[in-house]
Amino acid sequence: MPVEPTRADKFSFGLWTFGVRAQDQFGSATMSVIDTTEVVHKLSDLGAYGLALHDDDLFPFDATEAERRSAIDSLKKAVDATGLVIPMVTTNLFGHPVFKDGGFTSNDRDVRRFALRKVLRNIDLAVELGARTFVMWGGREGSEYDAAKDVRGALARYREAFNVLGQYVSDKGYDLRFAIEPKPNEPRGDTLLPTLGHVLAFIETLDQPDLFGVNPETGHEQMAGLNFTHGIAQALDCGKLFHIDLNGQRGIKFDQDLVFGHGDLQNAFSLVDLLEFGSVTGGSTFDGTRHFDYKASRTEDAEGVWDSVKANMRMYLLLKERAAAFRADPEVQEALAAARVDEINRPTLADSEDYDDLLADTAAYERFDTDSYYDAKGFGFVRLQQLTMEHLMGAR
Ligand code: GLT
Ligand code: MN
Ligand code: MN
Repeated sequence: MPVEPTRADKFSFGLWTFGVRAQDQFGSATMSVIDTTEVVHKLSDLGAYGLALHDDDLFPFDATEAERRSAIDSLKKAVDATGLVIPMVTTNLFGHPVFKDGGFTSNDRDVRRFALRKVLRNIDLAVELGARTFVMWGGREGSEYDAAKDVRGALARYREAFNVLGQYVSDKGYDLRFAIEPKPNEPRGDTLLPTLGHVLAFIETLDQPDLFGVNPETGHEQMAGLNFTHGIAQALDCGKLFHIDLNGQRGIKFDQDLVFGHGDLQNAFSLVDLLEFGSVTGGSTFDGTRHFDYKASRTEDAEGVWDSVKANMRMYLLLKERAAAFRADPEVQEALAAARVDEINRPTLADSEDYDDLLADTAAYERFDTDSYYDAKGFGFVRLQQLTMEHLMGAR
């Protein structure tokens, strides 16, 4: 299997990756912003498929109409020249001081109206650029102090904002869907809609739930100590995986945005196995872009930024290769069968059965030998895990 990325792999990157300048709370920028045209050409040369962006990545927050138009036009020129796609657009509602208490859920109503206007304008831009997905990361929607935020009121305003935006998109006939991105904390002490599960539940309370899905990020779920692959499987289960942000995170700490696979490698392996090969019964389950939301480490220079771009794609393709070898190994197949992994797909009641039949089945309860599970009938999961690790390490 080739490990050179091609357009067919559908890898995309965020323009913000090349514009963050690697500053943090404790230190100033260590690198300069890379010009948009250069980013587009370089990504295309490296085999990427797409570029995603915030409005403020492309032109300054306070850009004049002429400056805004000129930035959009040069992006379009670069995109036309390379064939790169803009699959996703999002809005920055977190960087400017006006959003210090959030955008859609700021206690200040004037800020909420301004935030809605900024997003409506940016939806038109998304459509102009041909994007089909509009991400919403509510980075500043939250609080540090419990008394400072009426959470139920804030959720009502969040819902109101999503309903207005959904109405706008359907009234305009736009072919655009929203993907809400959860994160437990940072920059706020506590963020609203902190995990994938919170978002999935919230979507069902919206006027047009079909227009809304999730954009889970590896590191954000792992910051909450959650298993990213489990979350993705649940999002797929309910048809809500509209976008994905792949990166690396090492444990419960600040958001690291490392290269994909440079954090929890085992979890990255199971994720690629799921996205590429589906469950044990097989079948591809995700055909969206494989988007990397990583940030170049502060220790890097311009060369290091491109090294990390290449590393993200290479890690993904190597894991895909490892997962294919794992699935093709007869000993793995045998271990999977011994562990009865596929038996989970067999309904617990037979087709014709109902609970009366179950109650009448003495083999299911009265005669069931529960003691036979003591000192026997192990599942062999450790053997399966060892085989997994050996494939991951290239030992098989
Ligand atoms: C920001 C954040 C990411 C979000 C981006 C989209 S912006 O860089 O860290 O997780 O996906 O708003
Ligand atoms: Mn993200
Ligand atoms: Mn992140």
